[in-house]
Amino acid sequence: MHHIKTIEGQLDAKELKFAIVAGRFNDFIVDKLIGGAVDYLVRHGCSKENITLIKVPGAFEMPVVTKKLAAKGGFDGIVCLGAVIRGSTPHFDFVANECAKGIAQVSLEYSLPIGFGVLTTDTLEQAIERAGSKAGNKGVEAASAILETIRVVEQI
Ligand code: INI
Repeated sequence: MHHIKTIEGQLDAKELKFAIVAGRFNDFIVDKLIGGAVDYLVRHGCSKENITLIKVPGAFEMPVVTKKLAAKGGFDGIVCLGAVIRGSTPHFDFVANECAKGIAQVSLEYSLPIGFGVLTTDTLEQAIERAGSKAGNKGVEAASAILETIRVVEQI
């Protein structure tokens, strides 16, 4: 539009390898996010053999496992999926903040695209809305964002 050199990512997941790190806590919600993310990646050309699902107890454990995966190598991108719901969580802020901060640290330390598909909501209803009902599916969004980011980073 402005006739300037523009870098943007194509949403083509062919030949890419993904890890999905998913929390077991609130698994009724998280399973919907996993389903959305896998479906998105496969529909964009990723073969199922190139997606590895790693289950962790909860959002708080995601950073250390994500870091280990980044250090090990072999993945073009990681998608973190979870649900932290304030209504049932006195330590909501600690869990949600440490999860977000830790994942961001790993992403920067390893220059590895990592998607933050961790719902942080006040209520269970808000989480359901974002897990494949009236407010979309955060797992799909995170998978899409990470695919786009991988394709941008590889051109820089
Ligand atoms: N973990 C979550 O992923 N979501 C939550 O809503 C949650 N709540 O409610 O506490 C939660 N807690 C567990 C936490 O992630 C750790 O597994 C736990 O604190 C042990 O380290």
